[in-house]
Amino acid sequence: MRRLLVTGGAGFIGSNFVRYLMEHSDAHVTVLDKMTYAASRESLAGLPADRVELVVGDICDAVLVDQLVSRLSGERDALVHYAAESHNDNSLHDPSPFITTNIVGTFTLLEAVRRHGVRMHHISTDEVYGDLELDDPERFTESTPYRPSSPYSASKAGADHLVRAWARSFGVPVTLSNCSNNYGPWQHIEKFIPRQITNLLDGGRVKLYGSGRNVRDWIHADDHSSAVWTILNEGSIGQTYLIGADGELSNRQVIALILQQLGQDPDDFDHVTDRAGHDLRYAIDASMLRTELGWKPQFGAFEEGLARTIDWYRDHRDWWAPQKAATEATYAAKGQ
Ligand code: NAD
Ligand code: TDX
Repeated sequence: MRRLLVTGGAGFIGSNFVRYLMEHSDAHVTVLDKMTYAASRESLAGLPADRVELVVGDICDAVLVDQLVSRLSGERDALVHYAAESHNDNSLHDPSPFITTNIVGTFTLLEAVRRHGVRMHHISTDEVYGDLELDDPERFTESTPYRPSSPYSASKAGADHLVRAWARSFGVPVTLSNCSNNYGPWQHIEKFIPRQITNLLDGGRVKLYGSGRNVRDWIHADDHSSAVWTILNEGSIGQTYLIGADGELSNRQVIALILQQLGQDPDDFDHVTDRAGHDLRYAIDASMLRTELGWKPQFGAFEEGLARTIDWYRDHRDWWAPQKAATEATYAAKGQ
């Protein structure tokens, strides 16, 4: 039996990955999650109890981490590291938990896999590369220099550097992936797409930061999961892979689609205070993953994935409604 320890597996992308594993593998999964505001038990509800175990705990807890990593003794066992503080806006308000979880937490995991000789896959973001001009013909590749802009992306960059250093200095068997912006079910409503969908479902208005010409490169969370699974099975140890699905859209384009799909005027939105240091454009060139490992995304048009995501939030009002007022109050206090 293959065992995987998935940190952050009760969050948005981690829980989608655990669900993906239930369908596409026979792995036994232990989720290690601190159950911060961003986690939800519902995201793991209904999964087979003999294959998924939730351990509530902190990746900075060296004793607990050591105990869980020591169980990964099979040749194909691995630690898959999703846990993070993940929201840029929160990192501008209070960077402290980002440094602790994203950097010290990653260090704690690395020390444990080093001691026990365990394979680790580290999940990172395209934001470590900073931003691109709107008309830059180049996209991010595995060799783009790091140039993070926010406390969040700097903390993820710091974690990536630690992972590479542990691989080089101690021979820890790692792979890394840097993915573009994810969307799909179970994403916290503080994030751009679910915030706008739930604002509209709640009778509120869409809130666009600044001019809205900022570009993000969207990928469905299921496609991120299939890419990580491909890297876990086929990836070369020590290698970094960029994950993206050629999904560049401006924020203005995304809100027009959301408004349209919910039957509203695409120009009916509020401009709100911009994010400090707001990155202009992210864009991923995933050629290495596609050509060397033969991965390709399954979701075609963004419009179709978005329509399914809107349906999902419509059907899961009980999940997000209790957090809605508090999330919006936090934004309102910042003029957003
Ligand atoms: P999320 O905020 O939805 O989930 C993070 C999870 O980590 C939560 O369940 C939380 O409880 C857990 N966690 C936080 N601190 C912890 C700690 N100290 N110990 C144990 N668990 C802890 O985040 P997400 O959007 O699902 O992102 C998951 C990973 O993917 C992150 O590493 C993020 O940097 C990366 N990533 C995200 C995106 C995106 O678009 N959301 C894109 C690329 C990469
Ligand atoms: O209400 C909003 N209005 C708005 O215009 C919000 C919440 C966001 N925005 C803009 C800011 C960004 O340009 O939308 C874009 C996307 O914002 P977020 O959802 O906050 O994502 P982003 O900052 O791009 O980071 C995301 O992708 C990379 C994830 O949150 C990170 O964890 C990941 O690393």
